[in-house]
Amino acid sequence: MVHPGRVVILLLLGLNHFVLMASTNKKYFIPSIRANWFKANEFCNSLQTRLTVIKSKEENEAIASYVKTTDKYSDECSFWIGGTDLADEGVFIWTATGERVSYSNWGPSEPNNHNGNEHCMQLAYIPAEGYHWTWNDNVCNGQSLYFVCENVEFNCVTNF
Ligand code: FUC
Ligand code: CA
Repeated sequence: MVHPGRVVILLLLGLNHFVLMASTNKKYFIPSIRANWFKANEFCNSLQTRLTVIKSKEENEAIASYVKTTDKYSDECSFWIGGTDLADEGVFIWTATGERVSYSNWGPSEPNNHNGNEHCMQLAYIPAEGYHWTWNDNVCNGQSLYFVCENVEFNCVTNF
């Protein structure tokens, strides 16, 4: 259960506005706050949602379509998503499930672990730099970015 005191904050942040993407049957939202990757992950979890997991081209495209409907969209936007190789350099997993990343959509030359310190995944649309809804590894506690949470409704037959 979300704490009643939090409900007010959630409403103020517009977090009741999950958007269902018909193509993938997943619900997404981008809170109106920026955070490092760790806090983004915690924030999604605190809402009983998760930093988004992207397992197919269709899901990557659905998120791009969703972002375009929000005020977070520009021709220079990037968002934390739920992949990391913090535990094992070069081995990216989805932190919400522990699954190895199989489908991937890395940008050109990514993941490059720039300066040996990039372990968290972001989804970027920065056409001038060659990122077309592609992924980049970046510094987990570096940039404060917007981030994409997804609402997964678990039940006794849901596979995560
Ligand atoms: C590219 C990216 C890095 C970083 C750097 C400034 O090398 O791969 O993540 O953003 O530019
Ligand atoms: Ca990088």
